[in-house]
Amino acid sequence: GFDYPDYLNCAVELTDRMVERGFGDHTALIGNGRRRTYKELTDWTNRLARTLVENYGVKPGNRILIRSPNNPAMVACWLAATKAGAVVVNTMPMLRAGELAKIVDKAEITLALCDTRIKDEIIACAKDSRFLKQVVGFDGTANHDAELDRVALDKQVRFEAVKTGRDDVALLGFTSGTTGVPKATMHFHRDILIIADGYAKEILGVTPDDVFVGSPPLAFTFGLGGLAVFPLRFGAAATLLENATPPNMVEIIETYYATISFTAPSAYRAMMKAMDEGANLSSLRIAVSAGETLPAPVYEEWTQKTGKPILDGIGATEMLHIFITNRLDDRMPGVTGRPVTGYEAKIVDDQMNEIPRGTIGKLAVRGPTGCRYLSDERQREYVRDGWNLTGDAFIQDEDGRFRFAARADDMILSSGYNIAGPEVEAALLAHDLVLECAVIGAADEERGQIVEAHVVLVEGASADDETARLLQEHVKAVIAPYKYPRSVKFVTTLPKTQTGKIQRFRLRDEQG
Ligand code: 3SK
Repeated sequence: GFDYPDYLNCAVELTDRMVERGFGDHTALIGNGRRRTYKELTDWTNRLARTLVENYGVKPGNRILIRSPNNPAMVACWLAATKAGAVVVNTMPMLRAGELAKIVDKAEITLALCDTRIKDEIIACAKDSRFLKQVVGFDGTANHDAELDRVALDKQVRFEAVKTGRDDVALLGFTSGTTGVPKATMHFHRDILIIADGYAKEILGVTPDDVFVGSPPLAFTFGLGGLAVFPLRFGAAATLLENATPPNMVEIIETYYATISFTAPSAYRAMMKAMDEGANLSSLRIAVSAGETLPAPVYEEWTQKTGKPILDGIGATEMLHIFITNRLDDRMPGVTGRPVTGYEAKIVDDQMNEIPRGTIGKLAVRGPTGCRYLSDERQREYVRDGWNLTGDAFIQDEDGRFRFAARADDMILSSGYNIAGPEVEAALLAHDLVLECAVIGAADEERGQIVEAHVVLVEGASADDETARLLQEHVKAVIAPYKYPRSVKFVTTLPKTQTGKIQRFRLRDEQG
């Protein structure tokens, strides 16, 4: 297990402690056109923490919402609020007042820290809120040109962080699922360190020479781990650039000699599309893929084009980060891998009985970082005997590796056959004409459901019956023919979440 002292403030471990350990002059964060060392980040966060306590009355246990695109100031605010003993909810910049209100009510948020460029929606939310009383702006461009920064500038660089217990809640991770009623998952100070001391150390072998890059929002725990916790725990550097969209990531890797990238499979596809002949990814050690399962064709194309390892993993906001993963010395296309040390996984039926290897069932996981929902009836439904049901259908192969089949909602039942939509997607993606696709079950009188593919074609391909037939024949040739899409619809885009997950439920809903 992981052994931490009884009292522990994770933000102190990621800043002050790193300075004490001799990393003061190392680069911690790169963004807003400059580099900040661990010493600078420590001073910055201490000033901000002092401001939160002295000027805004923050007390241990208060819930603070942070609203910002990825930038160093957002990381500084998160660390400062954590040092002040607050419980933080990081949120995505695109959320509207109504969505923010659900979070504010659920978490009983009293103070919001917001990048001033995007303050309107949170101010609108605060107007009608019985909890949210203060919205304080910070300067996301780090020119210290906002209220919080101006007050903080005059503060001392020393701050006695709140002596939080290792099992005190530090972070609430929100997950909306497919129902639109958000659940909040509680994470302790020790959890934040466990994901680094477990996954990041064991699987990525992070060293102070690493430079992290990625597009997932810090509001998504995948991004918070990969772009803040993992680098800071090991004296490495994180790039936090607002233009870190997938097509730009190639250039960012080249410019900053990034060594570890974090993003979703669709983003790796977009990177490959944007990559020209001269692209130089020689600095990259590992590409981490999560958020959605990594289709085998994307794994293969990436490996062939870049020569760099791509590691598929599955994580969950509930568990904080990745809990099953491929490894540098144990990886293969189409396979998610084995549990990270400290986690256990099994495949179960509806009664939670473990089912034989090689058969599709529900993935159940347990481990030190989850799963605890904040006052939510659904705890009973999703967590049984301490095992979290992730909502994914998986198979455990004879050799013990776990393989993704589908989101439980993405299983298609057609003429008595159980068909995993993502398997059909992987087959389609292997065709040169397909850029992206999503496969769903469409209601059908005769068969109950039929397999329906929504396909985005590569530029120049014709969206006609001939292409549809070609793709159907292709699927029949690569997987069992009964799985082929009887319906093929050509579209120009697919609905996605802000974290890049394809929202198949929206395609299903459109059918009415
Ligand atoms: O969706 C995932 O796979 C994931 C990965 C890491 C952390 C959090 C999540 C939801």
